[in-house]
Amino acid sequence: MNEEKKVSIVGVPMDLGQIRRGVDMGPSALRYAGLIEEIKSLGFDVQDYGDIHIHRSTTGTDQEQNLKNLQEVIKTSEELCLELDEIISKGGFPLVLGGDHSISIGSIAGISKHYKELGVIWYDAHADLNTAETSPSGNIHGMPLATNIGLGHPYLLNIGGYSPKIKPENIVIVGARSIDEGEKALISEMGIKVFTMHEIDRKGMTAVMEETIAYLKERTDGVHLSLDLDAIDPVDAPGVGTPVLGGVTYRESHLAMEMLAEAEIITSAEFVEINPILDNKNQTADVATELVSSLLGKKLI
Ligand code: 6HN
Ligand code: MN
Ligand code: MN
Ligand code: MN
Repeated sequence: MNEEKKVSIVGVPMDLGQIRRGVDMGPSALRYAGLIEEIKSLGFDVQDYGDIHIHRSTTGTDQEQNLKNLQEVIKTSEELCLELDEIISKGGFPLVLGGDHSISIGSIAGISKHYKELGVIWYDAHADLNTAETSPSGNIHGMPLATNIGLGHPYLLNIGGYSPKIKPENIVIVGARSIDEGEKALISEMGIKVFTMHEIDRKGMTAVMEETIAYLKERTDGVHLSLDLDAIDPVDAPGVGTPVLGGVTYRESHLAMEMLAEAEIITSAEFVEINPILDNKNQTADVATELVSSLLGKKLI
């Protein structure tokens, strides 16, 4: 990444894409962890846009469609979309702080307008490829990747005024180990590239990232990193709402970020699902801060 680049930070204190309260404090936890100072210390010009306003309904929400808090997610997504569109137009590198993973609907809507072939690395224990029809929970944070490839409720697809936002062949999922039946079917039907924990164990993170980078370099003109902290093993990152045993270690994730920095392919990023209420002394936000720093090119010597 170019050292003259502006890093433009947007917080999205959204917790309505799932049912555990506390993930709305993710942006604060990252700020308290010293994220901004850390990025500045790497020599970047940092602009902090503050937090997006989260619309909370006072009338209660319609759960009938198996889409919890649909209206609130739509409103926040539209605002985030506009903000990121503007940041990219001004030449900033967007760094989005979640919030639950539903925010990715708005972030990718704002980002993808600027690329013909946007690539996405979905670093997550989950595939987030559900729709209302396949979701076991009705939680929209399990649906953003499906939405972004054009599958789901028309209101969600319409965010930013166009659909689909990304092509299935421009996606690489890394770290998956909890995939629902409907998601498995979609992965094979669409030919989405996935490195599950099995491949990470078997080939090692070095080979997985080399393949990911080569695959995306060949077909994309920009790559968004969507990093869900639950990709990382709960021992290293306990502060998440949907932890899954047997995850990527902190060291492996660190290496992955350093390899992405070296390859210079990442054009935007988001770090999501940090829940300080479930955390151990802000450990998960500290881990995320370290990962951001490596992604932005921090070297050990
Ligand atoms: N996340 N597959 C489950 C669901 O409810 O759809 C879990 C989703 C988790 C989503 O962690 O971003
Ligand atoms: Mn996720
Ligand atoms: Mn596009
Ligand atoms: Mn997840």
